[in-house]
Amino acid sequence: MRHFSDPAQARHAPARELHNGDWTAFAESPARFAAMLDTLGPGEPARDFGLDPILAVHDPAYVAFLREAHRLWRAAGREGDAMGYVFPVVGRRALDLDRIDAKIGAFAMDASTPIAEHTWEAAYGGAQSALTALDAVLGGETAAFALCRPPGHHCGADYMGGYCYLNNAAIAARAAQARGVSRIAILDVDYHHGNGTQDIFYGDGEVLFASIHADPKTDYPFYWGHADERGAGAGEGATLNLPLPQGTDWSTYAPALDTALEAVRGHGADLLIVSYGADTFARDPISHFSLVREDYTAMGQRIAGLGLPTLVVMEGGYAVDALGANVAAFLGGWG
Ligand code: SP5
Ligand code: ZN
Repeated sequence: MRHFSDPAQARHAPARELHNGDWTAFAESPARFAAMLDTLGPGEPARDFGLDPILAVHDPAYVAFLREAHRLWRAAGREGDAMGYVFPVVGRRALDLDRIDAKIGAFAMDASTPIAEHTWEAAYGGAQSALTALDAVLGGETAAFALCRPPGHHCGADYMGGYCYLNNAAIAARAAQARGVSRIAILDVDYHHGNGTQDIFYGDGEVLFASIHADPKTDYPFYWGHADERGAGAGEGATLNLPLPQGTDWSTYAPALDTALEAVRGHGADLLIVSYGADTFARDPISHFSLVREDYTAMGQRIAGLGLPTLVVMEGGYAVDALGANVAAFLGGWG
């Protein structure tokens, strides 16, 4: 399968994140990007589709914030990565405050998504990778892989979170719609629920969002991804959440995947976008499923069996030593 990326994606390198009440090494490291390129080969460069497709998903004020946050952080006399510590609860006043800490809080859902010096360039490059891979699929490729990093599925139209700044899958979906592909299915198989993607399409009946993930009763992001979240308004029924317990292996995962694939078929989609995370891997350092490498090939084969033009977008996966092989195993499902 052809794959696409931008060298700028390697330059996002936050030092640490807040976890269990203390600082820990940032799990979404540049080494992930290098590991995937090592196994898959250099692939093809992303082309630059500009800001417009990003602004079709993300709020202009949020995008402006992403671009200036690190500079404002430095201007405030701070060192290291920009990181918030006050997060206004939903429903608080929509104040447009200048203080960097207030800005970060307003545009962030957690303290594990720092803005480092080159974060914007990397996120921008990743979004362009998704758009370039989409272009290959719309140009006739059966499937293409956007080697996105940083990932995207936790960030919404106007907030970052979960190592995500720009929602690559959502940006690709909206770009496909702008090119006349209206019925789209997004299948999210990252270990964590794709709350940002769900939020963006929650009221949209044209875009199905189906997700298999660790039960948010025990796992991040906690406040989204429960089975009773099914979409709203015109989007009622176009969101499908299939939470699974920690410890899930292929025997439990495969039936959930079949349920999700049945929903994709039922949606009558003309394009499938897969948010693929390898953090369902048994040895993933921050997750608790038990999939093994061969399971990813089986997963890829079942998804390929839909026979839909498919854009695969990279999300999480933190066992760096196994990441390239796991991604290759999944993409190998397309033969
Ligand atoms: C895209 C994606 O997979 N994001 C996952 C975000 C999960 N954040 C919550 C768990 C954070 C655990 N951090 C441990 C760091 C160890 N150094
Ligand atoms: Zn994840």
